[in-house]
Formats: sequence, C-alpha cells, structure tokens
Amino acid sequence: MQFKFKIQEVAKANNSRIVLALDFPFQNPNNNNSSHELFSKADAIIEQVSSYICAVKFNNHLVLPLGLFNGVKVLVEHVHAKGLLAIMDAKVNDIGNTNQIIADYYYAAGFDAIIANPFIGWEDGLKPLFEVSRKQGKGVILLTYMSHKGAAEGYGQTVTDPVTGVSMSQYMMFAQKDVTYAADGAVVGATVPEKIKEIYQILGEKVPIYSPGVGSQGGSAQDAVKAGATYLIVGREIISAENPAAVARKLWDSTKLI
Ligand code: BMP
Repeated sequence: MQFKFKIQEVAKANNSRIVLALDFPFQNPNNNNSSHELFSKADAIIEQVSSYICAVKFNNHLVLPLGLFNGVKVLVEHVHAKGLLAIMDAKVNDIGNTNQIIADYYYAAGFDAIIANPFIGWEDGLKPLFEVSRKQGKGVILLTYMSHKGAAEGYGQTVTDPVTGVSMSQYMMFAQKDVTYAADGAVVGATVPEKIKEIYQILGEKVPIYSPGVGSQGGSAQDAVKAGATYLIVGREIISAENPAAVARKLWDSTKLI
C-alpha cells in the first residue's frame, strides 16, 4: 500500500492529523550519559503522546547524537509498536545515486517515508529516489513552500518552465510536480495559510499537505487545516511543554479529523 494510504488509515484509527516532530534541543554529546538521556526522553514522549498522533517525524536532532542503527532504529521500532508511522525528515537534496543510498539507509532503519527537496529536479535527482522508495513500498514527501521567512527567496520566486516557457511562482510549479510525480505529501508551512490555500487548489485530495510551523513558529493549526492542510507537523509546542501529553491531547481535540 502507498504511504499516503497507510497514514490515512492510522490517522483515521487515532482520529488524529498530528505528526510529532521528535526534535530536542542540543545536548553536548561529550557529556557522560547525554545520549542515554536523549534516548530516554524521546522514548518517553512516544509513549506519552502515541494515542494523539498518527506519525513521528525524525530529524538530525536525534540521528546525529544517537546514530541511525543503534539509537534511532530502536525508536522507530517503538513508533511502529504503537501502530504509528515513522517519517525521516532528511530533506534529500543531492544527485540521484547519493539520494538512493541515503534513502536505502533510512529504509533499512525502518522508516516508512522520507522528505526531499524538489529543487534538485527529476532526472538523476528525484526520479531515482522515487524509484527506490516505490520498490520498497516507502513514501516520498516533497517540500513545496517552507515555513520560515526566507522561504520567499526560493519557493516564492517567479520562474519560467524551461520546457513550456510558462512563468509562475516556484511553489505553484512544485505543486504541479507534486501531482505529476504522485508524491505522498507536500510540505507547506502553517505560517503561510494563504499559500496552503493556493497549493490545495492544485493538489486537491490527490496529494495531502503536511503543515509544520504550528505554535513555536507562529502558525495556527486551525487556519492551516481550514486552508487545506491534512496533517500538522508539531515539535517544540509538544516536546518542550511541561506536560507533553496534555498539550498533545488539547491539540488533538481541537484538530480531530472528524
Ligand atoms: P517545530 O514545531 O518545533 O517548529 O518543528 C517543526 C519541524 O518541522 C522541524 O523539524 C523543522 O525542521 C521542520 N520543518 C519546518 O519547520 N518547516 C518547513 O518548512 C519544513 C520542515 O521540515
């Protein structure tokens, strides 16, 4: 089954559109016990919030200090044991061969989907990544308009398609490509709900929108969903709370699928 349908099933089962970004602040790895502490914190949060989320997104925050096969793989197994899916936010951004090898490692660690950067283009860029992912039943989610201010410089620029000669904004071109490539998702910042609305016009129900930037970056979960986001990627708002489960539950309650 394609990843976009797998996550739909989990989302329905938990009645949740929340993807937890399991991101922790820097902890000096030279300090004794640091990686043990980090692992325990991550493991505990998965346990506490599992019934309010549908997936967990991992980033360099854990892969760098814990390592992929000793630390993160075990957390991915915990995520799966809870009936949830694991997304690797690798923002894959290299030549095809390198992209394939990056993906192979993450998939060998159990990840169900990977995030990539569409600026690399299709031939010898995204295409080999999609091929290796499809072959293994894994998903590819593409950045389409990022949540930070500087996103306007790249995703917001006006570009001319070298094939058709048509000019349009970069993010609208990426949105069209999300559909053409049959991506499993498109990342669009919750900080730019007007862009979510525009991109949703292109994607419809074909490619679900994953929206990061809720809370800590100033985006509103409700506005993002109203504009067309299916999933909300939320990290610090939950992770840094005194009671992560309570915050996750509140967010779950106010953004349930039905
Ligand atoms: P937070 O909720 O703590 O702001 O975390 C958001 C997460 O989503 C981070 O892992 C960040 O790297 C990621 N992200 C983002 O914030 N904006 C984007 O446009 C794309 C992302 O992957």
